[in-house]
Formats: sequence, structure tokens, C-alpha cells
Amino acid sequence: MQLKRFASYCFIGLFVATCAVLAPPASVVRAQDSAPQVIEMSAKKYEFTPVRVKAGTKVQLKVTATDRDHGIAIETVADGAAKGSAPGLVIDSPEKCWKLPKGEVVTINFTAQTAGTYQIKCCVHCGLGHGGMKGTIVVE
Ligand SMILES: [Cu+2]
Repeated sequence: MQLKRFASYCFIGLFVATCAVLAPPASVVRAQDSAPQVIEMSAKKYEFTPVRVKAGTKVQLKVTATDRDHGIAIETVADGAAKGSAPGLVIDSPEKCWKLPKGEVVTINFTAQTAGTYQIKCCVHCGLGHGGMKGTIVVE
């Protein structure tokens, strides 16, 4: 009887120990979560590849102008949000206009914090259609 009880304690102890070993530490899980989602975008006369991500995603946006020099300006407040709202796209090193020299990969890191549609537009004159060169980042 005594031995049987001892054996069952041993079994439980072993079970707990195994779980502790198999369950990944929280820090490891968090490190994986914070790895950015890499998204490639091309800019060309007169459009940007549309982007769609889930809210809460860290994004590494890699933008390449494929046909000539362009630029990218990103609106960090979603369509329809009150003016002066906190940015829903939190950009690591914000700039008014990122220059996109033809063929060069320009990396922009941001967190897609709040759901909404964010406008992007070209900010380097690139031809007759420049004014209409727009795109969107949709956060869902
Ligand atoms: Cu342009």
C-alpha cells in the first residue's frame, strides 16, 4: 500500500518534471512573436502593391521601385479616424518621404497597431500619373 502510494507520487513528479522540460519558456515564445513579418512591396508607375496584415503584427516592409525612382509617404492615422488620433501604424523611424531609388530595397519597420485603412502615396515626382500614384496598407 505504502509502496503503491510512493509509486503514484513518483509518477506525478515525473509528469510535472516532463511538462516543465517540454513547455517552452515564455521568453522563447515572445521572441518568436516579435519576429517581424517581412512584406515585399513594389512601387511602379503608378501603383504600390497593396498590403494587408493583421492588427498587432510587426512588419518589415521592403519597398522596391522597379521602373524608375519613386518615393513613399505613409499616412499613420487610418481613414476616418479623428484628426490628431494616435498613430495606428507605429513606425520605428518615421519619415515624411522615403526616397525609393530605382532597384534599391528600402526597409521600413512598423507595428500595425490599429485596424483600418492607411493611405500611401508617391512623394517623388515620377511622371504624368504621379498625383494618382497611391496605395493602401489595410490592417484587419
Ligand atoms: Cu511619383
